[in-house]
Amino acid sequence: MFRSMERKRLERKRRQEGRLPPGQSLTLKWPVLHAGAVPGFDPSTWSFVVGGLVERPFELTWQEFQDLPRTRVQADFHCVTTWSKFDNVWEGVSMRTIVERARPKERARYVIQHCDGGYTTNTPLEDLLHDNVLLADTHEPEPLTPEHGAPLRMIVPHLYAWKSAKWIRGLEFTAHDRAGFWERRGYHMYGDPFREERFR
Ligand SMILES: Nc1nc2c(c(=O)[nH]1)N[C@H]1C(S)=C(S)[C@@H](COP(=O)(O)O)O[C@H]1N2
Ligand SMILES: [Mo]
Repeated sequence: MFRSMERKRLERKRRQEGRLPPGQSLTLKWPVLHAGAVPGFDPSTWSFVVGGLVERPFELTWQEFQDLPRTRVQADFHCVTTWSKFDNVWEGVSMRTIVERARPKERARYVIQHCDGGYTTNTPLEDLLHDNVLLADTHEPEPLTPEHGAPLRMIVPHLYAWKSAKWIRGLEFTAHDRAGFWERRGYHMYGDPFREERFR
């Protein structure tokens, strides 16, 4: 009872602040949502592969990934199934760090995220250069749990959450936009929650 009143109050507040996208409602919980099974994680065999249209393709072990400079971001999270979770604090490695290291070629305009289990999703390269886009291994105050994407997930706060791939294992830079898992099934190629770009 108290919790549902508190939820409504916060939802009104976020709407007034202009932070609740149209058609969304605020959740105080953190739903788990994905297609398929939660993959296992073995730090001795895990790697992160960056390739495609880049000057310097590279592959990092889990230890090498841990040694990259770290960043922390506070951001909202909007799932296309209409829940929004506010003020998440994520920690991990800024996408800028990864992109600067890879040095995209002139022709690179899009990035496909590749995950354990085969999930993929596409975004324009420039969207991944926003200040608050990161590869996160922590949702403060805890490390990510397996069902939320451990050991590593993408976080792209300004797009619907299906663009924030869990169990991410690599990035492919491309010249042309290529539909990922949900995009092939009718989801929008871009996915701006404030414009309700749910389907196409
Ligand atoms: N690998 C993978 N990542 C994924 C998905 C998925 O099915 N597989 N689902 C996406 C969707 S639709 C959402 S809403 C968020 C949910 O993240 P959460 O389970 O941590 O809330 O993960 C996204 N990332
Ligand atoms: Mo979602």
